[in-house]
Amino acid sequence: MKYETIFISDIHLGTRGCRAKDLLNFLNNIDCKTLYLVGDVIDVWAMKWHFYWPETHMKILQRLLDIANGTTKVKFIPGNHDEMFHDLVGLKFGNKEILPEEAFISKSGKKYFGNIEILPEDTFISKSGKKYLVLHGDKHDIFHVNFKWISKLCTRFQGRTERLGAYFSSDHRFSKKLKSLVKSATRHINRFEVSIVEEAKERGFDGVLCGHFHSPAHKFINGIEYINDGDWVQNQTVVVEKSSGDLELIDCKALKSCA
Ligand SMILES: [Mn+2]
Repeated sequence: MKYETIFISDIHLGTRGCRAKDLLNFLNNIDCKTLYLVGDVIDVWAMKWHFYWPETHMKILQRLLDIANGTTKVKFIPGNHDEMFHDLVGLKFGNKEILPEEAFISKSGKKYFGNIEILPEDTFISKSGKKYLVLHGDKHDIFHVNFKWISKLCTRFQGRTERLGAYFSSDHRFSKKLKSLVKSATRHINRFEVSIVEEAKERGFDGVLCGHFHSPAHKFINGIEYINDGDWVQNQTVVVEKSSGDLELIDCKALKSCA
């Protein structure tokens, strides 16, 4: 599949939830000029609690490094689960610690992991001339900013809370409570969307491209194009820039295979 640009986020390598096989299939069949990794690519948080790194996850990381070694420019904007990529030194994969000389190849002051450029956010200008702010989005998540420890705790007990969720939804007494929880979660996402769009508007962008909420979306809010590229845990979505310069959210699950 040939595209100008592809945006992927929230892959969560290092967790059992990552749909690695499908993602690897997708990555093996793409051809683009620029590939954006919009955060939470490697779930370092989760791996601190439980080290999980199967072969498919290694293959994905290797594929991303290979793509960056070719003609495709790969840009990585770390999220909250891989924030330590802003400062790679000392990060450990199993027993292997990344040494300073392996981590950063400083080319004109830029940060690189292999040939993958690491940056806090980026300005993306589409072929049609629209200016987008590209960022993971966690800084606009009020809950995450104020209660980071709760977020981390949720990651720790992710498997267990899923089972708890199944228990609650099967019990009538709790269904009301669950519905109100879903409602407040929706309000929370709405607040996030408005906040991130506000920043984009204030800074003179036409749109914003983000991830973080595992909630794929493509819509206009207060005249600003809001695109959330979703995730590879609950969803299998990416955002692509077509040769026309239009951006499109693609559901790879619906396509069975993006290839
Ligand atoms: Mn995130």
